[in-house]
Amino acid sequence: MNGWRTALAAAAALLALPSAGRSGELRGVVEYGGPVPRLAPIPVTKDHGTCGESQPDESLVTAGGRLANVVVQVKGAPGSPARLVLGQDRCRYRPHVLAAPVGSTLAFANGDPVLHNVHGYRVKATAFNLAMPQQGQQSAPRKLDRPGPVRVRCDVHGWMGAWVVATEGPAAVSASDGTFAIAGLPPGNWTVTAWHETLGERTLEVKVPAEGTVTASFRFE
Ligand SMILES: [Cu+2]
Repeated sequence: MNGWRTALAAAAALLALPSAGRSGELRGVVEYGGPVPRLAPIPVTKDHGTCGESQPDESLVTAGGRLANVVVQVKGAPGSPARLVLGQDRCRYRPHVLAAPVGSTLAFANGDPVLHNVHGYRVKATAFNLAMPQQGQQSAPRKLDRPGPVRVRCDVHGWMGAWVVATEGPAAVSASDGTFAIAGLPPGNWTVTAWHETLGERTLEVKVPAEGTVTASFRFE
């Protein structure tokens, strides 16, 4: 009898153990409907040798009805901190949009032989402002301690702009084909938001399975 009890207990433990580590995945696509505006290239006004003659306007990047640079986050789900690096490369921030949970760090890297600075704004208030005078320079990482988007500008080159979004859960940025994926989600019902720098925010609810993938799509226009 004792043997049976032990076996039953072991079986129960085996059943219980995997559920603790189970996680699902959210996958989806961000669609863009309606007319696609023609965004004129932004003329370069200085440092032409490094910066070229013009830079693309990245405030709305669409292709084939899909929208890039949308921050998708699963609010309240546990998210691992990341080390983000915002590059300055030929007078353009790369990538244009970065996102990671609060508690992550952000550093800046200058790949150009010209002076840049990184001036971050929460709405209009300065969040940080530091000079990046040297090629190959990388700043000390700073902690993203508050949720929300920070707009990054270069005071030297007025066309340079990027966004860093500190999220309240695991996050992803939609790729050039509009797709995104967030893995490692605990099963359950979660609120998912999608944020775009000029088009605002969308929200939906998803039910993440214990194993496997739930799909969701957002639409902006
Ligand atoms: Cu600059």
